[in-house]
Amino acid sequence: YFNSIRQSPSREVKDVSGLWRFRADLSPERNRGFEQQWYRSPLAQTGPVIDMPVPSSYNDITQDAKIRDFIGWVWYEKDVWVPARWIQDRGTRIVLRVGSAHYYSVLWVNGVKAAEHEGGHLPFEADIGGVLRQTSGNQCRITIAVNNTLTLETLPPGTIQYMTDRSRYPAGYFVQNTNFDFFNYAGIHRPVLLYTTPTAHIDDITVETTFSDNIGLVSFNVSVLGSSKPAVKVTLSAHDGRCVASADGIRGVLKVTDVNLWWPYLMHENPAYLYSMEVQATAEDGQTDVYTLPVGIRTVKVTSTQFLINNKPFYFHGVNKHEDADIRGKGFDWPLVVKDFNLMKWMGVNSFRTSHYPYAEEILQTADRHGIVIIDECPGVGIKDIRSFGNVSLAHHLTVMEELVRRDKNHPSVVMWSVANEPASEMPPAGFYFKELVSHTKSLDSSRPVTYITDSNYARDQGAPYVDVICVNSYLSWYHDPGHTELISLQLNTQFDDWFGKYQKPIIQSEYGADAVSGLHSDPPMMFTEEYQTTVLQNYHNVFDQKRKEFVIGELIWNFADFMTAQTITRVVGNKKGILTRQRQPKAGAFLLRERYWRIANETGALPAWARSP
Ligand code: BDP
Repeated sequence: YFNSIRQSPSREVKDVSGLWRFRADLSPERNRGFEQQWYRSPLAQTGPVIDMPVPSSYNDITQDAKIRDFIGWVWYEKDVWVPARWIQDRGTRIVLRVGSAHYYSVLWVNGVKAAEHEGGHLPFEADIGGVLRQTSGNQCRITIAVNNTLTLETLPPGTIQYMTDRSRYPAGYFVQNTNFDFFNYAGIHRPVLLYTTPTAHIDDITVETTFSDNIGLVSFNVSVLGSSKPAVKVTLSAHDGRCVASADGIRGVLKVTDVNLWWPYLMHENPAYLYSMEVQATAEDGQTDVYTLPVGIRTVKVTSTQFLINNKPFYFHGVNKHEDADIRGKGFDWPLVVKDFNLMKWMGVNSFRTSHYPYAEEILQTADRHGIVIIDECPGVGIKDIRSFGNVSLAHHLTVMEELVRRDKNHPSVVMWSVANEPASEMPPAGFYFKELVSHTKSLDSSRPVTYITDSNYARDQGAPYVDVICVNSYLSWYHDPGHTELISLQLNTQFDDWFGKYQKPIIQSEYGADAVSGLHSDPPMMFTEEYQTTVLQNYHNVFDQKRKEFVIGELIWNFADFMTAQTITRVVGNKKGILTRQRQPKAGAFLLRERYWRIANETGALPAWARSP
């Protein structure tokens, strides 16, 4: 698989999202579905089923706490019709693709196993033409079993703990422990698609861009499967459809004169310029596959004090997000995506981090089109147990980076990879682990810097020597010295000087913030009020304004919006560090940031005329 699935003259797409049948396997070992082979016959024949929307997390859909808090295998099923001509035409490859399902998935078509996939936030697919042609033809029963159990070797890691004290817990009672601060939503989270390609098809495209003066350079590399000597033709078109460059062959460089660069939002009059690259691959037998890829021409570079986009200093004034909303959990939802982009642009946000896992491809496409810059993070969150630094974990982590880079490498919005969030990077094995992880990621993509987000001590952090940009999280006057906002200035200055002094690398404040329950007020400010949240932010901002003249290259508030977490005594119906509520209503902090971010955009002199205040 590569990038997103797109229609073209040679490719059809059929979205089979919608209402699916669903059953959670509540048997003690969660294994009855496999013992009784629920995939072999319609799911309703082996037990009760309920309606389940796809895409959505299943957790908040029912009124049943057992489903909300379920751990183990759940079963999804849907009957779909496959167009007869897809089946009849032997030259058509039929693929079933799941945008993502959390966490481990097994996929059957008409009772025949078609795919297995580990990992919750990346797509997987199966070529199902063979099965369809052998079994019942046009009718296609899709069964997907999904298991949200986490282990020390999964990403994110987790553990299952059996409670053995019979005076307090019933027999077989277990809980799942995790080290991350968001609800472990599960289910089929992104669209499920059927699509076709010719048997000889474009399997992957890699594009890297640069420019010199007014000439843009787009180097491309196309991989075609099912044909040993495909004739490949690549054309690049401008907005108005005019062809600006073309080339033949599976690799080459396109030269674009009078190039329109891809610029971030608020940095240029005409941000987010996208060319359209059409790749045509014709096999020996005359079959042609066509794929069209949006291409933004831009460069990214890091110096010891700066982050450069198109050779101009870029300051991240942005947010951390989550894929999270009421009812649908982490299920993909266009209204939510568009609302969030509108809110970000209203606030003057020019960037976000996909904390703490890869987001839906549709979100990256939207960022490409709006010029919102992305730090693309893998699901390496909560790596705290020393056993999660072993070879099995590392091997899986490398695989996840391969899948992530392969999916997201062609997005101009993506400017940096983040391989983890707040790992226990002071532990001795972390040095080797992060050295391997960072160098592997660079070998997959040499065009982007690599980082991970740390909250470790600057002197003891084992992985910091390997990253390009230092990303630090801190919660001064919240988890440390709660209530004492007067300490922020001193402590934050020390934090920045320590990190820069040791590593001489640019620094992003990748998280900072405070919980605020919308509607709680006090003067003087007290923790959990909106005033306390704004006071914390202001104190951080004063220091950022000094340090961004030197080596601080960005600030990402934690968090864009309130989000759901596991139930604990430190969370009031979820994490309240949003500057927006979970329903996307602004708190005082949102207006504060809005004022600040537009002012920074103005100061850097890059704000386009249409956005400047009169
Ligand atoms: C940071 C984590 C983030 C949490 C945040 C918090 O990276 O996931 O939600 O703290 O505690 O340590 O609010």
